[in-house]
Amino acid sequence: MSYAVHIQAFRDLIGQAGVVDDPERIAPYTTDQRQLFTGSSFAVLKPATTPQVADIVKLAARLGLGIVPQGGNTSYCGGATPDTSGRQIIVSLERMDGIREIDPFSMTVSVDAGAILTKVQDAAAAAGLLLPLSLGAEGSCRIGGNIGTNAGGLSVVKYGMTRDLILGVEAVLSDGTVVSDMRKLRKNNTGYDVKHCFIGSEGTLGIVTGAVLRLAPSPARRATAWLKLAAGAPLVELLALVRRQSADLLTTFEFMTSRSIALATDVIINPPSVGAGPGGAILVELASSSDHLDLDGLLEAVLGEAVESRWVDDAYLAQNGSQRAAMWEVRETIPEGEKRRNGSVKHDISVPLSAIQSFLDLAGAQVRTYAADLELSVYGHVGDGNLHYNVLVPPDVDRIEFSREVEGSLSLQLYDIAASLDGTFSAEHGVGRFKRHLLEKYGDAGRLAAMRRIKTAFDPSNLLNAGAVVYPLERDNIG
Ligand code: FAD
Ligand code: 2HG
Ligand code: ZN
Repeated sequence: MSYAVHIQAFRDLIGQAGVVDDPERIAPYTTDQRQLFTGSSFAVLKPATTPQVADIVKLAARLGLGIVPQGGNTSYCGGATPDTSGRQIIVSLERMDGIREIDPFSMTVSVDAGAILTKVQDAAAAAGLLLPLSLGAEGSCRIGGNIGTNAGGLSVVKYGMTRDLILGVEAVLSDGTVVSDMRKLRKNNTGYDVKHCFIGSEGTLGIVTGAVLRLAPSPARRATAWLKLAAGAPLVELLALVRRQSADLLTTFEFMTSRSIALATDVIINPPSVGAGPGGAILVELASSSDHLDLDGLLEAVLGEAVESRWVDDAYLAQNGSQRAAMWEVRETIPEGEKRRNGSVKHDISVPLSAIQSFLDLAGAQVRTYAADLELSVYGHVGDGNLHYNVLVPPDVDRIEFSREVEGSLSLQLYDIAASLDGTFSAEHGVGRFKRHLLEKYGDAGRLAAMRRIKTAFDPSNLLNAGAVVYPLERDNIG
């Protein structure tokens, strides 16, 4: 089918610069970042303003087209990838990347949704403030995508998920209505808090075009340490000890196994000589905006206690910024290390904090029963009850075939274990296209029904990101 007329209509609407129809330039937008799935689309639209987004939505509805909102296309679950029908256009927010305002007294930053996360972090830092959202994809992902996925990351233990950082949102609904809620208010009990519908809904309820994010004081001091864990070290007790003794200054508590560390150090040019003990390793960081606190002294004392308890074999305190950066680089390079080897089948599970050790024990036993020679890369945000329990794809096998096989068997067993511990199959990466069947399988029936009703109310003709997260109610069932 030729879409020439449609393309011309969009050009008339938002100008030549906003419409990409060259298949070669479209291609990077139609494959997910892990290259597990490729859809198709006849155009990528790049609006420059919110009214243009609204116009696009109205025209797409008239033409019977679907829309997939896209930010940096770093989604791990195919959430930003169109289906294969060819009838979904991609709306990329990349031209809407401005910083609208920083308000230092309200401690907020107002941005266009296409702003890259590092750009917003830098703008906050230039004003002496901190945007406490940090993830490995921060150089590519965009605020609209972070909101769409309710991204987590590396300092959730102190600052929470993206949802906890959003004060206001501007979004375009499926009929072109603009929701203008760019408020800086900490308190606003005036009815339904509609912005939360857009956070974590993966582009299925509206296209976010702007946001107001809460900032924090910039840390004046940080103390960072690398802990090598003793065999059988109780992760949860160790976390509780660090929390109790560090006076709420804990910003990071990241667990890594030796295999994950090796994957990272294999691809870092000058890797630091960090490693793991038999129980793995922890990267722990404390931060404070006060210049008067001796954080190194505090962390040293806490670590001394952990060593005394025989939970930690060895601990290294970063002595300067470059040692700190080197420790962080190891943690943040693990996904790249997995990718360069031949990728991994990712399991982004979460369980209540108290059940982390049980998950590790049960999952380990399950994997050994499944295949003794499988290699794992296990690491993650233990401080948030979130593990990346990844199965490495052997170097010499077909990545997609292997993934399909594991996903149809072992993955379900691992998710069953998470569910039996009152956990979930997706802690921070979302549902997207790849995990919709898991939502059907593990989601509470009432919650799913509520989600479908919300989807139907916001987007009755399933215009926005159809195929991701949930289906709307059957039209026949709409009262
Ligand atoms: P995209 O991938 O473009 O889109 C993601 C979803 O949001 C899609 O459903 C899309 O339709 C929707 N969306 C995009 N823009 C909008 C918009 N303007 N309005 C409405 N919906 C929209 N995730 C974490 O949570 N924590 C991590 O620590 C983390 N680390 C990562 C490390 C690496 C190396 C990589 C590759 C990914 C990582 N991710 C992580 C996953 C991913 O980066 C996040 O989900 C991120 O928030 C996605 O942002 P994006 O701009 O790339 O969104
Ligand atoms: C991280 O914590 C990301 O580094 C990526 O969420 C996790 O690649 C993964 O499995
Ligand atoms: Zn993560």
